[in-house]
Amino acid sequence: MGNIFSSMFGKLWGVNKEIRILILGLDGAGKTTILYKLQLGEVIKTKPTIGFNVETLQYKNISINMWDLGGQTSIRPYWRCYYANTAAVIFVVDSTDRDRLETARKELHMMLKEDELVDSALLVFANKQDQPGALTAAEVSKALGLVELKDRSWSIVASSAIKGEGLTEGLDWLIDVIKEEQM
Ligand SMILES: Nc1nc2c(ncn2[C@@H]2O[C@H](COP(=O)(O)OP(=O)(O)OP(=O)(O)O)[C@@H](O)[C@H]2O)c(=O)[nH]1
Ligand SMILES: [Mg+2]
Repeated sequence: MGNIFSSMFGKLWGVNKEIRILILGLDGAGKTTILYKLQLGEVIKTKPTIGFNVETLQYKNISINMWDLGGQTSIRPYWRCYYANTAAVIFVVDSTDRDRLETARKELHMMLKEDELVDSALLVFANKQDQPGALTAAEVSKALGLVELKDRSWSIVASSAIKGEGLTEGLDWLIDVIKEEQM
């Protein structure tokens, strides 16, 4: 009985709703820093992620399993092993890394072609806005070709993981979209 009720309430977005979100992007973009800033409220000293970090965040009555995958070239082919049952992807871009924006664009569009991600919402963080010379969110959006995305809820938010700016704004947008689409 308890299970029936909890699953009913889960469907109505009460307590215990669990979703899975992936944090992807090129190496050094700030994925792990974002994960732990959201989880702990602190900036931690990171090392390049070989494999993944996973943390559960309680956010607005929802339990979010957040998977942060390593972004190095040799690790990117393994991203696809994590795509199943993903409610949303957070794609993180280093807004100062002009030389690799084209690589980021290619990786993003290749990923979004995958069947398992067809229903996933997309939030892009134009990260490292605290750095001089960072491209604006509009410039990053253009370089990534986000307007070409069809049949997908997406948004781009300027962020600084170090300062903690933009992160909850982005996550708020994402959770609202997931609630709308899954209700
Ligand atoms: N100035 C600045 N530095 C940042 C920001 N976000 C992350 N960094 C720094 O960028 C470096 C790489 O950050 P990580 O979070 O390890 O990057 P990652 O995307 O997880 O990289 P991989 O694990 O290799 O895929 C670290 O030195 C962070 O402190 C930011 O918003 N501003
Ligand atoms: Mg990392």
